Amino acid sequence: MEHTVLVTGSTAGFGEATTRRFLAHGHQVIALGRRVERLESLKASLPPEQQKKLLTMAVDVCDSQRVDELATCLPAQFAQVTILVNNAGLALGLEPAHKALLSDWDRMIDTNIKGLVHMTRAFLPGMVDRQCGHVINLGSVAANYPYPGGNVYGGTKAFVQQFSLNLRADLIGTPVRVTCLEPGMCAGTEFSNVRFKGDDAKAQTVYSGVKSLSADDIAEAIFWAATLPSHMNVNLLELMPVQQAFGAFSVHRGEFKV
Ligand code: NDP
Ligand code: 8X3
Repeated sequence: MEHTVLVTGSTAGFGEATTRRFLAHGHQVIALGRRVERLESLKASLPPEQQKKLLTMAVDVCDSQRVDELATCLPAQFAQVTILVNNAGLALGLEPAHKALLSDWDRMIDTNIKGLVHMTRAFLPGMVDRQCGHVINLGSVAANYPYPGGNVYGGTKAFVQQFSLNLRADLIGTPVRVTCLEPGMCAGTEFSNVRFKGDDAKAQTVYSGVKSLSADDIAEAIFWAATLPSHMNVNLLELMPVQQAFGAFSVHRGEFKV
């Protein structure tokens, strides 16, 4: 079947790779992001037959009014969204909780949680009415393994995991599928540049000496989950590079300074 795939955060990283992947396989894509020039250059880079199947829209997922109305104002060609990829998201900072900026926490909550929830609520009714749909949410290993400085970012991704599973519970009796994809270390996206607020040298060091996952790897996993036979649902899918694994618990020895 030919899908109409809505991808949030299509201007970079996983979202852009996912957009390209579905278009290359003949599907239609609605690509969302805030940076208009990035959406335009994405479109311009595609062959003409793919351009006809791409609708770009400058949308901030934190603009809840715009998002709530989105499903009702799409052009007819793109109106029946069959796959929603809730990818837009970010981490800000790596400070311990007692030093982190509240404004960073608010933005992560607004984007990773509220944006994702509003997008889902906007498109789910149509999927249920048409008895056809798949919601694919970008979680993270940060949902499953705490790490220093992960505080609110990990918390938002734990929300994404549980929300995804609860959607499955609500959608029993419908053919609508829900998947939460939980990647570990992925290089070649803007994730760490955003986390370190434009300190690109610091962002680079995160991936130094590691063959990390790539945006194309994630797009492949999304495409795989979306194109499995319709009776199969991937609930959770956690991915890491081979060069990443888990650490031991940390223990503070000695007295606390009073
Ligand atoms: P990037 O920073 O490369 O891309 C993020 C995308 O989200 C951009 O296209 C950005 O577009 C968009 N975006 C951010 N805020 C908003 C907003 N308010 N409204 C609309 N779009 C927005 O990140 P990645 O591709 O690496 O990450 C994508 C997702 O995967 C995120 O949810 C992230 O948490 C998750 N993830 C990433 C991992 C990694 O290591 N890279 C690992 C695990 C999960 P624009 O600025 O144009 O709006
Ligand atoms: C992104 C992966 O380990 O930086 O979600 O949290 S991590």
